[in-house]
Amino acid sequence: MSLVLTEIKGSTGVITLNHVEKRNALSEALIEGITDALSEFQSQNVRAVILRAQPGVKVWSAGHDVSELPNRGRDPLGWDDPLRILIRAIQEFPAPVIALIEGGVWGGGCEVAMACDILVATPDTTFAITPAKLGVPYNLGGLVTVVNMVPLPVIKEMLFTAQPVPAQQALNLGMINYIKPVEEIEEFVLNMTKQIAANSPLSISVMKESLRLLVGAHAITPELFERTQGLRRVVYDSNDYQEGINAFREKRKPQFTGT
Ligand code: LCV
Repeated sequence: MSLVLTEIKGSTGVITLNHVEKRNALSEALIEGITDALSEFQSQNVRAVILRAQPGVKVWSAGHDVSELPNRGRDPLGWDDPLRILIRAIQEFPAPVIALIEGGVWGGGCEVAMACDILVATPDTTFAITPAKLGVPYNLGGLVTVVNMVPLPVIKEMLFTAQPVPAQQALNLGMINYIKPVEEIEEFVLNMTKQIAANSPLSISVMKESLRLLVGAHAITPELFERTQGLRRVVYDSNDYQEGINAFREKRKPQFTGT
């Protein structure tokens, strides 16, 4: 069974997450399926990409595959982590990537959706950013992605509570572009890709890349970088980090002690 299904409809590439048994957890293998599809679509000069899960799913993506997170002592979200590679592949793809979202979006799955250029969701969609639930220190690039999406008090609430935010609140905050009923969302998104395909692909790809560079342009001093990396190291070296991973593997609630 393919973890990812791909299709080209006219000038639009469609990627469907297809690992329903594991709630589309972002394993290295599933991520490779997505990045391979993006490479193929780029060679086919598609004008837009739709990233979706199977119609009717309860979970769009359960986020990073926790079973692939390292034990304590190693940065769990380093530059070469598959999730980081996927985020960059979406952000650097030379045409718009539209997230067609149904169901729950968890952890790194939220960042994948937020890395997309346009987000269209069904009413049952929820977004939960969960590093605190697992005891994981999110990385700076990931924080930039999410901070660019919603006001600071809201992203702090999402990060500190790890609770799901419903689609309507996400729409009110400007986190997503539209909410569409299940029976309408696919046609709505396909029509949007047709509008995009009618415009200049060069103009669009240059504006997309320029916006990526602009929103990612944060002056960061070596001291700031080293300080934040040191803070993150305290977390991923901690007992709490290992406890979060162990608790998930043992299907029990974690008991964090702050050590
Ligand atoms: C591996 C999984 C996963 C999974 N990995 O179905 O953002 S950060 O920093 O935290 C980042 C590191 C990150 O993204 O971490 C992951 C954050 N994700 C979560 O906290 C969500 C964890 N999953 C869940 O809470 C539940 O699975 C949801 C609510 C998504 C779905 O619940 P449901 O009852 O429908 P199950 O929990 O029974 O999961 C079905 C199978 O998928 C596996 C899970 O272990 C189970 O496998 P088995 O059938 O082998 O037991 N699975 C789910 N999520 N992130 N594996």
